[in-house]
Amino acid sequence: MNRFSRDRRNLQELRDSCGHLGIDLFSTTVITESDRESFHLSIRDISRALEYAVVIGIRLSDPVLDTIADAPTWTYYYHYRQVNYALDNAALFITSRCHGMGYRALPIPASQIMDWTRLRGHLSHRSIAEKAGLGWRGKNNLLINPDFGACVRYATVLTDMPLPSPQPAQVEMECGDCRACQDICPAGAIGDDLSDFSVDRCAAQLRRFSRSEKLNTMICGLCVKVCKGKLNN
Ligand code: B12
Ligand code: SF4
Ligand code: SF4
Repeated sequence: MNRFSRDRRNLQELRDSCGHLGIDLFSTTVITESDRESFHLSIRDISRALEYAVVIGIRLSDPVLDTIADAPTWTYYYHYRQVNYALDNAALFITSRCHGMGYRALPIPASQIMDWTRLRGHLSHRSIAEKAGLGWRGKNNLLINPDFGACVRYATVLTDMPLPSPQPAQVEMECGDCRACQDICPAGAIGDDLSDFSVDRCAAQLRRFSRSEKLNTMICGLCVKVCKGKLNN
């Protein structure tokens, strides 16, 4: 069997075994040394032996997002938490499947902050999902999937199981004339271009919401709920 067929067969076998996990988006990519430079130090060296990534996404519920008018709600908070659990469980299952197929795997938590000063996780799920062809980086700094917009949460599993890189996308991957997220952001954190995005303004707003809504969690959801990908244009 040549390398191409082996990688495709691994992908097929892994994807087929995940049917019951409620995963809406599933893709794979190859991790390079330059990708690894942005990984948290605790996993950077370990990840050198894990050259492939499986990235999964679970779509958020529209009716749950509809409960958000001008601030995050408890309904959204609960959903956010449960989707994180579901992603972490799915990543654990994928890890176990990799083990079963004779490989090593490292599940990366869906939403764990490792560096509170710089506000960073182990690695950026949205960057890996972008590389795996699942969407583009929108003006709101989120990963925009053509079908589900920003209404998807992601998790990653790093592995040494050889897996294919994604095929080039068949759809246009850009925001076009849409400004829905700019208009709704209460912090003025979103500009005309991704490079104008202000993490500091966003983080300050999330801290205010955490106190005012008594959530004790840095969530918001406004620039998520208005972003429906291709449907916005
Ligand atoms: C810390 C964190 C925050 C911080 C800010 C983080 C930041 N600096 O951007 C705060 C608390 C403010 C925050 C806010 C929110 N967050 Co948040 N957050 C995270 C977390 C835990 C870590 C993000 C991180 O490490 N960023 C570091 C920066 C430097 O990475 P980056 O922005 O992607 O950009 C770099 C990379 O792209 C790199 N790069 C470029 N190309 C490539 C290629 C590869 C392969 C690699 C590896 C890197 C790379 O260069 C860029 C510049 O350095 C992630 C979960 C995770 N582990 O990914 C969730 C995550 C990003 N958050 C998410 C969400 C939804 C939110 C909120 C909407 C809150 C909410 N849930 O209601 C807001 C939205 C803010 C916004 N518009 O961006 C989702 C995004 C989903 C999506 N569809 O994009 C994530 C992915 C959680 C998840 N499991 O789905 N978040
Ligand atoms: S709401 Fe519109 S402008 Fe904002 S990220 Fe989504 S598609 Fe792009
Ligand atoms: S999460 Fe809220 S504050 Fe942050 S950019 Fe989106 S709408 Fe603005």
